[in-house]
Amino acid sequence: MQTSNTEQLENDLDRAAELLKRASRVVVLTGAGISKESGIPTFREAQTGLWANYEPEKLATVEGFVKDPSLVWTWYDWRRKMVSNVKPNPGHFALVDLEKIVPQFTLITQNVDGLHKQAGSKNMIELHGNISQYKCLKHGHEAVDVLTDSLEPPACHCGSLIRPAVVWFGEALDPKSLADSFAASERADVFLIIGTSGLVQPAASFPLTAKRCGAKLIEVNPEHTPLSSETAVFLAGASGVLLPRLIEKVRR
Ligand code: BV8
Repeated sequence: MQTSNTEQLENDLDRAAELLKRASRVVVLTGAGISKESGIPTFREAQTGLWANYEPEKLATVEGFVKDPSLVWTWYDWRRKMVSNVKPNPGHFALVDLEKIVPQFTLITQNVDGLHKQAGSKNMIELHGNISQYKCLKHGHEAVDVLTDSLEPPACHCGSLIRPAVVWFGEALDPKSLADSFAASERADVFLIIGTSGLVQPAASFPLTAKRCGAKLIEVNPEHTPLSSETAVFLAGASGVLLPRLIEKVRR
């Protein structure tokens, strides 16, 4: 007998909740999709995506910044303003609740919007940095109280340009963040993949590392991704809707 979509989803939510109830160590990887319901467009949406009019290679790279500091600076300023006007959504808060329920919880986010921290997540790795933090291009000197309204990036005391403290394409990730992410993934019983297209490395390899070490994968996404075929449970839908329902079932 063909089960209806809603019936199927309910069954899948029950299966996912059972896995989480039995888990001691839970790792979560989030991408731009979890912030969509806060009003931040994801990277790959054609019309309104953050990169709609530009190529990532032109903007989110050292070369792009050196070639046109003002373009990259103003692009980040536009994003920073967007982020400062939005709030965490029920998906972010559901992960704060999950962190309180499971014995060991690690959140790895690819997002630079700071919404998980704002929502109250504690054990969190901001893998690609944070758009509201700054450093200098040459030596990585931390920059505070940066005037962001200018059309040009300000200069560091060392004379180098100030840039957003995010990880650009072609840049190495912070070694500790990387090591901690892999270590958590290797020890996970359950690995939740939420709102990511699974295209950017090395983040996309964490779930596969977890599975290779025995974890069960659960994915929450309205669409299938290259990671979906590896999952024990695929929950089709918006994280802001499905995560609160999932955590409600874990509580029971
Ligand atoms: C590095 C910060 C090495 C900046 C970002 C191996 C193979 C191929 C390529 C590489 C490789 N290793 C390295 C590379 C190169 C590159 C890479 O991965 N390229 C990709 C394009 C193939 N990686 C790197 O360069 C990394 N560095 O590996 O360095 C090295 C070592 C030593 C010395 C020197 C160098 C650095 C990568 C970090 C780049 N920085 N962000 C900024 O934000 O401006 S990446 C940025 O894009 C985000 O942080 C995020 O990671 C990524 C976007 O992906 P998603 O978050 O998944 O978002 P997307 O829009 O794609 O998908 C959204 C999903 O949500 C969709 O699936 C959608 O269906 C879903 N969704 C929509 N609505 C909802 C929803 N889900 C749930 N609920 C909803 N409501």
